[in-house]
Amino acid sequence: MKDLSGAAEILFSSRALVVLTGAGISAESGVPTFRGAEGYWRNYRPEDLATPEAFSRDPALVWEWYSMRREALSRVKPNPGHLAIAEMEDLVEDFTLITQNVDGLHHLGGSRKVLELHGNIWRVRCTVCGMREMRKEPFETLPPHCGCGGLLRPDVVWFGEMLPQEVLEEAYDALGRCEAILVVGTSGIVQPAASFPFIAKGKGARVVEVNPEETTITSVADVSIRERAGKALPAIVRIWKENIA
Ligand code: BJW
Ligand code: ZN
Repeated sequence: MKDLSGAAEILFSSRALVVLTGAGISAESGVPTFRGAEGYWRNYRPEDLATPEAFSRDPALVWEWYSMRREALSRVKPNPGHLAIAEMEDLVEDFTLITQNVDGLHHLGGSRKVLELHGNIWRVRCTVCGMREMRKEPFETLPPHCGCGGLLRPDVVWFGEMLPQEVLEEAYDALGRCEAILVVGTSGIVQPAASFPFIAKGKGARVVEVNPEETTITSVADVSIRERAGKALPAIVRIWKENIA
């Protein structure tokens, strides 16, 4: 409780706030995280599925993995953690949500502006003509193709690929002006997102972490809440609102 009020105090006393999320925010919606005993990668090696080389080698295999995830995601809903983050957007003057997730659950949870660092699993991109579109329906055959005949790929960011430039610039701008950063449900292993809390801290921001496990971010955190996001975040928002009432 002391930690929760400490965290809430840091957040509500900040005029500019960045929230950085990872797979853990969606865990309570039933979406597996990547790493760990129940993670997506307990049965696969990341380099077999989440790299451009894997896609060139076997696009059908990579698409099967994404189709399976898209199918599972079509059945899940945002959880109280996503909803609490959406509420924060109305509580602070300068708010930026940066997510590593590709599942679209922040939008479904009511967040209006979301910087999607690693793309979106519901969007496809043509590897030949560059066409991009949201495509929620399942594909009849895998791998799917564009009207131009080119191979379609999920519009997500794989290892070794650049993150979308505009999104990255907006993220760095927000990190440069934030007074606090709330880091939720990420192992802090994948760059460049893993460096964001360190960048913000270096510019004087305070760091709050919500994660049941210790992570690489813990060393830089002013407050670490060892709790599930779906429990901790609504509690933080409750304390925050009591302090503006
Ligand atoms: C809960 C919870 C609950 C559970 N509540 N919490 C510098 C040094 C070394 C290497 C590099 C470097 N810079 C770049 C690299 C290479 C690479 C990289 O970082 N490699 C590392 C593995 C070392 N990075 C890249 O290639 C990036 N591109 C880039 O930097 O371009 C320039 C460049 C290229 C090459 C060389 C140098 C520079 C691109 C990274 C793309 C990542 N893509 C993926 C797949 C996206 C598509 C898809 O979904 O299929 O993104 S990988 C995967 O990991 C996914 C995630 O967004 C990302 C992060 O994972 P996340 O979210 O942290 O999940 P988990 O599972 O790790 O953690 C979950 C956490 O939740 C845990 O801590 C739990 O405890 C917690 N939790 N329940 C709260 N209820
Ligand atoms: Zn095309």
